[in-house]
Amino acid sequence: MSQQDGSLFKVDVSSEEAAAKTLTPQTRVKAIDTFREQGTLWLSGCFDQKLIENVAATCRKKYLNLDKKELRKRDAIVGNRRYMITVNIKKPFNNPGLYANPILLTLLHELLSSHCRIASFGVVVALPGADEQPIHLDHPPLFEDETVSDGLPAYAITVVIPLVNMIPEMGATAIWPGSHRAKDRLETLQRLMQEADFSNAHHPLTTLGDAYLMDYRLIHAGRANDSDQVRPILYSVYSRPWFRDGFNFGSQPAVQIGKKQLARVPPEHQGLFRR
Ligand SMILES: O=C(O)CCC(=O)C(=O)O
Repeated sequence: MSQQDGSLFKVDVSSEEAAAKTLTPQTRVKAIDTFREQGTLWLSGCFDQKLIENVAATCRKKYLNLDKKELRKRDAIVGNRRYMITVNIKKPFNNPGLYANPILLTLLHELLSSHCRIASFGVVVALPGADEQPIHLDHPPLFEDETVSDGLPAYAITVVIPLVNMIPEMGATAIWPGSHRAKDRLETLQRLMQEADFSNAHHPLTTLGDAYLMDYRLIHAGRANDSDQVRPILYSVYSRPWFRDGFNFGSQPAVQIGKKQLARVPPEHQGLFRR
C-alpha cells in the first residue's frame, strides 16, 4: 500500500480484538498516538459488517432519493450532487453497537474525555457525477490566535463510517494528515482550495466495517464520484460536552432522536445524547 491511500494512519483491529470488543494495550496506544500525531485515524475492522450492511440498506431506502427542494430547505447541500442529511435515530441506527461501538468509544473517551457527546449524526451522500468538494475545514478555528487553536487537544472528532466498499472511482475522502496542527495551516488551506490541489492528499480505501476519524481541525474534502453508484457515508461528530456547532446546521437538527427512542438508549450511554 502506498502512503497516499491512508496506510500512514491505518490501525488494524484484529478479529480477536473485534470479538473481545476491546483493543490490546499496544493497539490502543498506537491508535491514540496515530490520531494525535496525524489528526486522523483509519480503524479497519472495528464494526460488525452485518450491522453496517443493515444500516446501509436502511440508508438506501430512506436517504438516497431525496427531493432537491427538500434538501435546499434543510440546508443539506454540501457540494454539487452531494448532501448531508441528519439521520432519524431509530432502528437500525438506535444501536449502541453503532453509536457507542466499544472500541471506538474507549478511544473517544481518551481523546475527548468520558463526558463526550454526539454533536451531530448524519449521512453524506455523493451521487454519481458529484464533483470534487471544495477543500475545507468543517469548522473555523476556535480562537483567532492560531498558536492557541493549534496547540489545543481535539475538541471534536468526525467519525466516518463508509456504507459501501470504497473504490477510487466513487471518490474517497481526501485527507491531509497532520494538517490539524500544521504551521500556517490556514494559508495552506487557502492555497489548496484555490488551486484545488489534491496531489498530497491521502485517500483511505475502506471496506465495510472500517471507520476513520478526523480531528475537527483537519483539512479534507470528498472526491468526485465518477462511478455509476451512490456513495453514502455515515458522518457523525463526537465532541467535548461544551462544544456547540454554530456553523454546519441551518434548518435541520444536528441530532434527531425522539423521546421513545431516547428511552431505548442504555443508561450508560444516555450522556452521549445530552444537550
Ligand atoms: O464526502 C466526503 O467524503 C466528505 C464530506 C465532507 O467533508 C463534508 O460534507 O464536510
